[in-house]
Amino acid sequence: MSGFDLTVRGGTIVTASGETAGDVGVKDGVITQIAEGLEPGAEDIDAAGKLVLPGGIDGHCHIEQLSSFGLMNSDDFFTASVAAAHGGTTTVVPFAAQHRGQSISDVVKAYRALAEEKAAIDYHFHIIVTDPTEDVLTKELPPLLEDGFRTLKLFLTYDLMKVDDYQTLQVMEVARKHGALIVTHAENNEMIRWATEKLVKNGHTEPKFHAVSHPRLAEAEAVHRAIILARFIDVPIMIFHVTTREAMDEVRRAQEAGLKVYAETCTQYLVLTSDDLDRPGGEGAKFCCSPPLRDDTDVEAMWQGLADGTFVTLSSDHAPYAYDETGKLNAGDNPTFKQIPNGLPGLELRMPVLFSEGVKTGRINLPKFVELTSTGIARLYGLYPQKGEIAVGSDADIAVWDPDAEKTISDDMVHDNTGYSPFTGHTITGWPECVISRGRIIVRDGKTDMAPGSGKIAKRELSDQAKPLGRIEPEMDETKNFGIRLLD
Ligand code: DUC
Ligand code: ZN
Ligand code: ZN
Repeated sequence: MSGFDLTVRGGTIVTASGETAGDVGVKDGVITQIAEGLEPGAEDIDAAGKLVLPGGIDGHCHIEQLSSFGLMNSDDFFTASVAAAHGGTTTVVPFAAQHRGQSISDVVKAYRALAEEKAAIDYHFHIIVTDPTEDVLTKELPPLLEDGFRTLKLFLTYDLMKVDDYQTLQVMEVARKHGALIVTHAENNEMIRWATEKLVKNGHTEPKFHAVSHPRLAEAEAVHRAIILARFIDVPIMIFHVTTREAMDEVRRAQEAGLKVYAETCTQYLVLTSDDLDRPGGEGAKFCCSPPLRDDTDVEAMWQGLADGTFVTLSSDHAPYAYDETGKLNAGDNPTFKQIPNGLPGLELRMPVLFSEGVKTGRINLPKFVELTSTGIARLYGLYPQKGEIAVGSDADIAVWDPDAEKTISDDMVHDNTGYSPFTGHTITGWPECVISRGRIIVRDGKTDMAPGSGKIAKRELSDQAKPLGRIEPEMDETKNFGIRLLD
């Protein structure tokens, strides 16, 4: 008897740095040995012909989140955990979303309670700041940031969520002091507002006009501005859901200049386009998300950004709303694009779609797949090496992946609570056969063994990319062009 609780033997271990043959031994939820020829543990998984990957980390997903219009996502922490696990994801980073007037500490407490009760995989949170009052900035955020909440999300659009440039600078200053990372939804609110008003006035209200109402330049402008503001305060920034060539160019330019600018794109921007918003019978509503789906040239650009390192991760931006009166059709059967809640479900299919369309087609290699789905985001969000790695000492979060399994997506085969999938009809090659969370087998051959509340909040350290930095004031020396100077 080996003394392991669990072994995964005979597979190809893939990490962000390469592939090796080997067996993985697990004790008390942690990987304790990696070697060839391990004796079987109490539970033994035969991984011959399979890939042994770090469990996926979805660094951007909305779970049980109340929208500013009072609409609830269709998934709670349990249904979201089940869906994520079926697709190989074992850690999620959703949001604790402040709405204006709310105490951030109360908001975080409430979201933590929901996750503690229902999550069945591990998790942490980004904090959405919509109302950075003096109390929030000086009293509420500092203890939360010290307690491991290391990412603050700012919306630059949505009337009820957005912060202005001044508020952005204020929140960035707090992030700088405590070593937190700013993450942002960057679109120019006024350009969207102007375009929306014109379209609606002219009777252009079908779902396909959602894409027109979010001009590509609105994204490029806001990404540019967010980067400039972060550069001014000298803080790292993560740009969420990049969708256009122009926005990606802004990110690239900043990265080439040595700025600490990180970015992601999302599954839907790799395989869907704005043509999907024009599906007959109002079904385009199922494809309304923001930023919107773009065109084929953007799709190709997003693939390049994943391959060349512009993007540190691929996230789902899972924001599920059922196609009924509780969600997409809450304003009736024939809503204007303005009335359709934004968001697509995608937690489950993020890794399979990237594997099928990325690895199988040769657009990315296996280590890149692991980096984009797990390791890269663990590093950026301070979860590494507890999460995002197959190494001795890391949590035994593992996806045993069958690279040749093939399934065609249908609305009823996905496990979230949305009732449809935007990827229905797509044939996907490469699926997890067995998924392990801290040493527990939670999915095997399509069946789950998951209990609400078994997920835990993960530990988050300061990440290499976001360390506490000194106090600053505007630069007094006119000959310098940077604009701020350190006070200590
Ligand atoms: N965009 C979406 O499509 N869904 C959730 C929130 C967002 O910004
Ligand atoms: Zn967003
Ligand atoms: Zn989002």
